[in-house]
Amino acid sequence: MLRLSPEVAQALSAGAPVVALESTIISHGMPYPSNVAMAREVEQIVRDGGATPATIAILDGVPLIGLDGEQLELLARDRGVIKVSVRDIPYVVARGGHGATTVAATMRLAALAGIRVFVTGGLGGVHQGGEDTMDVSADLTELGRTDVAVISAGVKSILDIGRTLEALETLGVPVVGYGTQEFPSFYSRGSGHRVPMQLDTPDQLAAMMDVKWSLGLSGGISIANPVPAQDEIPAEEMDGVIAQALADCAAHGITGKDITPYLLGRIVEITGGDSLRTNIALVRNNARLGAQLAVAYAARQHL
Ligand code: PSU
Ligand code: MN
Repeated sequence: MLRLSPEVAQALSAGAPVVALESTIISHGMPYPSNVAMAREVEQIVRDGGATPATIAILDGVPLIGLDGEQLELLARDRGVIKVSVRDIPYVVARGGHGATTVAATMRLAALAGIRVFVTGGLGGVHQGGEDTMDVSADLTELGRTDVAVISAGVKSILDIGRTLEALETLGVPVVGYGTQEFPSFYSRGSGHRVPMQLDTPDQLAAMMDVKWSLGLSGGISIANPVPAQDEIPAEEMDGVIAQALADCAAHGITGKDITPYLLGRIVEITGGDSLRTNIALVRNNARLGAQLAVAYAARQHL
């Protein structure tokens, strides 16, 4: 029931490096046309790094692993594209609809296709006030069960970072700081929270993936790659912006799966586009690491 693009099918059958990319970030994470420009650029960065990009989405009810330029454009423009987490996959597929996949849904489809490395911008997590609302992203559940390494720039402080890290610990998910001891907070390199482990090279990351899954320790790995220093927005600056966005979200009565897209859009408005520039810079940075990791991991499978 999955459709692999010819390029991705060929790479996977040859054991060549492949990097999965999500599509909610395109349809619901950034405004048009920055979103489609970002999607194309990130695919190019993966190619330049020696790997095959596989952007994942559901179009006309078919889960696609690897998209062409027209399909990226549709996801970026069409307002009828549904945000699809794992729970939504059977609904959108059975109805023949279009869906942009979240981290959780992309992980699951990537794993079904045999892809082990996935690059995104930011993870979902425990929302602020989540201890009352129980608003906890299915991204965390999925990291607890599906064998994919997910490279992100951490978790933004629209979420409760401390509780998100606690939940990941409970789920048995290794959270690795890439070249850092501090968990990054998306726009900013720091968060005030430490990571439980640090690794510094793609090969060290690949070795850990190999060991985890060879031992039958199922589940994902969260690789936290801080935004480059020249692109970061200091946490002190973002705190006020995020507080304002959260207040506006509550005032508009936004709930459930609409919360994250609303907050992302509002933050872009409040920062006059600065947050979008940082967002794109960190995704580029993650794509570079993702290609290196996919290459290192594929090399180990041929040993
Ligand atoms: N954070 C971002 N950009 C995004 C998302 C999160 O900076 O696009 C998207 C991702 O697809 C993530 C999803 O998996 O939001 C989480 O949504 P929710 O909190 O509804 O699970
Ligand atoms: Mn939620």
